[in-house]
Amino acid sequence: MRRFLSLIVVSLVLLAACDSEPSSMPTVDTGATGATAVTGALPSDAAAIATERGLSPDDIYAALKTYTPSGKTDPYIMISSGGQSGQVLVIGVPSMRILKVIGVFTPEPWQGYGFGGSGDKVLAGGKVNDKDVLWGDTHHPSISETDGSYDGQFAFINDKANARLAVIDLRDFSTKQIIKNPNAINDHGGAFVTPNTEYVIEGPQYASPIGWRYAPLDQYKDKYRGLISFWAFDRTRGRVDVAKSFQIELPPYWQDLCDAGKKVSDGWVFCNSFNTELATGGVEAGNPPYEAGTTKNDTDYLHIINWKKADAVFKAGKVEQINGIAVIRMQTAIDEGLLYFTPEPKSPHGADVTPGGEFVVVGGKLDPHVTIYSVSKMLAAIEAGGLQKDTYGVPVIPLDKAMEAQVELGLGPLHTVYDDRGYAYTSLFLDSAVARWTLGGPYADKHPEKAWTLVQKLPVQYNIGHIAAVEGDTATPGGQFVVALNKWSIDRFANVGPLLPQNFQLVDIAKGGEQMKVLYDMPIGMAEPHYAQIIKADRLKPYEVYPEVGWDAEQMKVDPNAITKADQAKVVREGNQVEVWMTVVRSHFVPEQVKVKQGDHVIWHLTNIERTRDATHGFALSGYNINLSLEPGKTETIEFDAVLPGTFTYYCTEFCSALHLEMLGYFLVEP
Ligand code: CUK
Ligand code: CUA
Repeated sequence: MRRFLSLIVVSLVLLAACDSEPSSMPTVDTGATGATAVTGALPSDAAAIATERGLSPDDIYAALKTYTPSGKTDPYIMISSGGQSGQVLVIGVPSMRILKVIGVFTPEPWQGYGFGGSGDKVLAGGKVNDKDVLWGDTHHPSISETDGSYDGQFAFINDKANARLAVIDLRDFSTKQIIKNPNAINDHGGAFVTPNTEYVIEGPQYASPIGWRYAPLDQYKDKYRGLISFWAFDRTRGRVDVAKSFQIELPPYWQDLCDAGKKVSDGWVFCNSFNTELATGGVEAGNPPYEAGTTKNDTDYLHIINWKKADAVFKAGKVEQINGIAVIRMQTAIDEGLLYFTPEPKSPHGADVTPGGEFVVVGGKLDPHVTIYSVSKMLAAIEAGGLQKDTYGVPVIPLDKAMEAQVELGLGPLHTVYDDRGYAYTSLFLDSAVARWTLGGPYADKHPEKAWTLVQKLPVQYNIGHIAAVEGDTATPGGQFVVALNKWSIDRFANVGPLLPQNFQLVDIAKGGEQMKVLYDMPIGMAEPHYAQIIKADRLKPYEVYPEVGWDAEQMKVDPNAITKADQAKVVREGNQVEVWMTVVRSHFVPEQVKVKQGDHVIWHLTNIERTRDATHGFALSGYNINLSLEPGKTETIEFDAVLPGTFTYYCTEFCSALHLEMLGYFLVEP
């Protein structure tokens, strides 16, 4: 509180000092932490600047909370979905500066991802029925976890459009693997990891006939199915191991968002769903449109899945192989007692497990409440047995046997994250607000307010979808900031035409009670991100340069084919195959002339032999659509047929030194 007051004092002094002499600037104590005191020297024109720019004390407070001086880095890093860009955004918090756009499902030229180098291999993993699909609709990033907390090693993200999953290695913030789910059209409830990243969960969205085959829509009830995938993650290799992964067949409800249980609910996963009506649309034929057909019922089903039991069932071989992956059939799942439902109101969205794993919070797009489910109650109901079955034979826990509380928050509650003081934060899509409310149970003592009550609603601009908090979906949430991922921006930014940026708003939640404040607007001008996670920066241990010269960044080990010194560079011809070993260093390629004959098959290894941080070189080969990024130590291999005769250059695309423009070579293809 003292800190807050002193900041306000600064603001007010700044404003009040408009006309007074700068020498009257006071000494300011920044507060209770005993942190550095700002002594004296506020710039003499600070007050004048504030007046001229029309800054209110709140604005000045926000600036003080977010301004990140040159050379200082952010304490938090946000790993955000890149929406339809197919990429992942890396953003510093609270500065809200974009640090990197990681190429994931979409080629990314700066990183040389998808232009001849090893990124091509990664992208090829994302082929759909042998067709290149070079974009994605990324929704939910998920940082790898150990014991329910981010460990900063890997990140995963789904492509809703094509049911694909990508693995990003956070040692170099680059994509290492894309897999196509062979049994689903699209997905949504992924990526979400289990507490020790044993599995990466990928829930489906719109149902399809099992095995992703053809079936007419009038056979929807019998032939169409939902599906949840558990992709086994091998940390040592940094890859999903499809052979050790399995799926569970589900009724053709549209499973939406999942979250893994943790701590007391470790071993379970919870997914909300919609369209238990089994609507199949057809407004053109006089049927109710999907938006009406799928919202007719007052409740849908929260799916409660025992993945540890499923894992045992899978390992016991009670599966069917479908398109190369083990599937636990729905009847098996029911018989083995690993699938349960409980009702969730109305038009549910989101399923967010509390930090200790005790509760699951579900929003309702058309219900003003969030519904809080008690894991222990649900487990007791399962234990007690005698449950009624739904149409497909899945046991249903009655709502009153599963629910802990409901909290009325406002219109369109979607997603919920947590802090370390017993508060939950829910996005209210229709209200365009962030709701702060209190948790009960073991959290009730952490805050002064009554449990399960709304504390504050903070307006945001506009139509917030997800909300992210510092480690706010883990067992160890922070509590400094939340970010509202807003769908619309309308009047927040300069008009750049009818397609407007999305708007991330940084919200200060550092204090309890009615103290939330919007601090900063950040335009996202590339897509509509859905979810983001915010990790404490010191959990990340990325490389500064690749560990050894000759590093194959796709395999994350030394490429035995790489050369490490310029005097090893060579060009070797064998028949019509020409193999080039090239070194790259400030400011030359060796060799600087590569001569081949038209039609030769060219294999070209390039190694950046630099050990200096940031001494990255590019390699652009004109006319052949080849472009690489060679960070210090990295090796890339390109392979192509020299079908185009003529004179070409390869040159460095990173301004690496004063003689960068001289960093080039000629590639001559003799007709
Ligand atoms: S969904 Cu977009 S706002 Cu894909 Cu997580 Cu809710
Ligand atoms: Cu290397 Cu420019």
